[in-house]
Amino acid sequence: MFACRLPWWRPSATCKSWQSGHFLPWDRCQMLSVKGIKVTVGQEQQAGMKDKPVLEDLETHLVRREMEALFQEQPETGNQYLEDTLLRSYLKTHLPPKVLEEVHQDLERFGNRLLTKIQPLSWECEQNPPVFQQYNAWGQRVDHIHTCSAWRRMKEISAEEGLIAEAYEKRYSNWSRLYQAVKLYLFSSSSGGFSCPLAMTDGAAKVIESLGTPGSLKNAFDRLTSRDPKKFWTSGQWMTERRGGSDVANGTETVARKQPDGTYRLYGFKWFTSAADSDMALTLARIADAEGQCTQGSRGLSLFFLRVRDEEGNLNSIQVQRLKDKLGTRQMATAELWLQGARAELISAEGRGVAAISNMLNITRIHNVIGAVASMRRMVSLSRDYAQKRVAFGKLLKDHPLHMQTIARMEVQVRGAFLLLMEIVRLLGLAETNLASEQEQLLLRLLVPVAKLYTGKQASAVAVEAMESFGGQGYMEDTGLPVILRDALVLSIWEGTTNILSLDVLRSLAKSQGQVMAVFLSTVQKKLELASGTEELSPAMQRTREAIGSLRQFMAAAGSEQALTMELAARDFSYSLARIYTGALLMEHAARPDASPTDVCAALRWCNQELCPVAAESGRGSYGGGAALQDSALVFGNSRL
Ligand code: UCC
Repeated sequence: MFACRLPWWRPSATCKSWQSGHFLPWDRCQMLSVKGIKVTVGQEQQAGMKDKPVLEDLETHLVRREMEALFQEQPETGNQYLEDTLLRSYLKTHLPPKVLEEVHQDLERFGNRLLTKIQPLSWECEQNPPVFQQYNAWGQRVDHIHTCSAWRRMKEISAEEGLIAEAYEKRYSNWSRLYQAVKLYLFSSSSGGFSCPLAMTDGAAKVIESLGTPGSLKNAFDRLTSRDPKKFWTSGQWMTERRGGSDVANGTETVARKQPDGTYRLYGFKWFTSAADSDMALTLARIADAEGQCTQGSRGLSLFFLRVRDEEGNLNSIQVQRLKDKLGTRQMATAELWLQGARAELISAEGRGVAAISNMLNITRIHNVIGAVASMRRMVSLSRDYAQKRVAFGKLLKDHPLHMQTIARMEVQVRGAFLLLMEIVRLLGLAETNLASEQEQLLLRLLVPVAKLYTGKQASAVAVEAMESFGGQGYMEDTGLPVILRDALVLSIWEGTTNILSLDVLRSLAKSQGQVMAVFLSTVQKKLELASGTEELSPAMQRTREAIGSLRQFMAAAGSEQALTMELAARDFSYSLARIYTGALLMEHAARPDASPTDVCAALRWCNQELCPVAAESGRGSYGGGAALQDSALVFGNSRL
């Protein structure tokens, strides 16, 4: 079987060894071990300058075979699908047998393709980030974003694999969405950042579909959902302007002017446009009336469709100001764009832009969850493999109980996050095939922001923890591990920060007049009942019941409090929902007839944490006016009080 090496440790990569005349693979020349003395290349070079006799002495003791041997086997993963026992057990439990059979074959094949063909492209994308060329050699403004061939190949692969198409063809009815999400989950860590344009492409297709695929958008929809690499389009989502990305309602300054032919021209400055090499975009703007006046706030925003370039490849009255210099996702071009009369089509009702683009946001937020779970799974898989190869203090890391405890804690986090992801895409699949009850639709609306905010935080924490499990090597750029960390850190920021998503959780409560919470609690209750026959789960069951009781009490008390209380509680409240619901999912999974003891163990451990932090904090008085004043005093010092 193939094994996936982190590409940056490819044996083909060579560097000059310190021993003249020999070239060793890069991974062999990082550190040479001689009679228990480890000499790094850098140290050796210093030694070469300062202390030549010592070095010569060492050289004489070097045995050629010792030098040729790798000093440390690198961490690697195999076929991600085959290795992911939780994923496979989930699919086996939930998919109808016929669907499972077909899906299994495709996922096994895809797992091999990822390993052998797609992973190397991913590293190429990282090493060849996009380059912006503003002028050509003769002074003409061209605003060209050059992407590498591997990035362009990712686009073709995305079409060939039906990474968007699968969800819209609905070959497997309500299971198609889940199947697509599983492919995206497997693809994510090997996509070289291409998951980002795919998220927005999926979101744009969803918006168009939810509008009934109007004739004028049929071509766009067909291309976004095409399996033909020559036809396939990706989409951008241009929401962020220079006044900020969270407060879209007040931050959007772009103006739309109606043209005699019914189209619009957009004028404004988009400050943060991800995947700026996309073929089309959905964006918000304020329609100017005959006097040139615009309605401010959310009610002034409408949603527009536009092509980025025309058939000849000329930009649609758009100028690229510059590419963003980001901490991570550097494989993907994020740009500042001037819209200077870009031709666009109004696709929402006037003033309903935010509501219309919410369909896109909810999809990209689910993709965010996919990215979070995928990056955690990858980090933990690599840590696990490394623990079986790395010797320290005379034994393999896997034989150090404290090290294994650390990885096991991460594993519990990944398992919980994975089941939460599956739950959301299962519900989405039902909703998209008109099989979801009203309750299931409400639950989906609530769980998307909950999962996005919670898994974003988990991914950052797990990436940092897992990096540590490689010791100093984890911190080395050429291991590729820092790339995973950098890319994970954005997950709690883009598509709505943790606090914005916490407020969205409150929005979903308010909009449903509390119904969504009733559905949440009754669904958790049902899952607990399903698991109640499994005796070993009793402690987890007990703790969850207590947490539900505390949550109910908090909500009953909060109902009579001021809005400030709920705002201050929003984050802890959302965390409580995430922990309680995920605990119920883990118990449900552990109560399957063919569940393993580790399924039970994961559920028990998950439920050992504080399941309802909002009740605990409320009891400490953290959400009152006094606490808010203290918060300010702590942040600014006493001067403000
Ligand atoms: O674009 C970006 C980066 C792209 C990269 C994507 C890759 C991700 C995948 C990665 C994979 C590895 S970043 C830009 C992202 N921007 C945001 O996420 C915006 C953050 N801000 C918010 O979410 C705010 O909460 C806003 C903009 C939604 C707040 O707007 P308003 O206008 O103040 O909110 P309102 O007035 O409460 O809501 C207006 C309407 C309401 O409907 P009606 O009028 O019928 O009551 C809301 O219920 O919109 C509805 N609405 C929603 N409906 C608002 N949010 C939602 C929602 N999430 N779902 C359903």
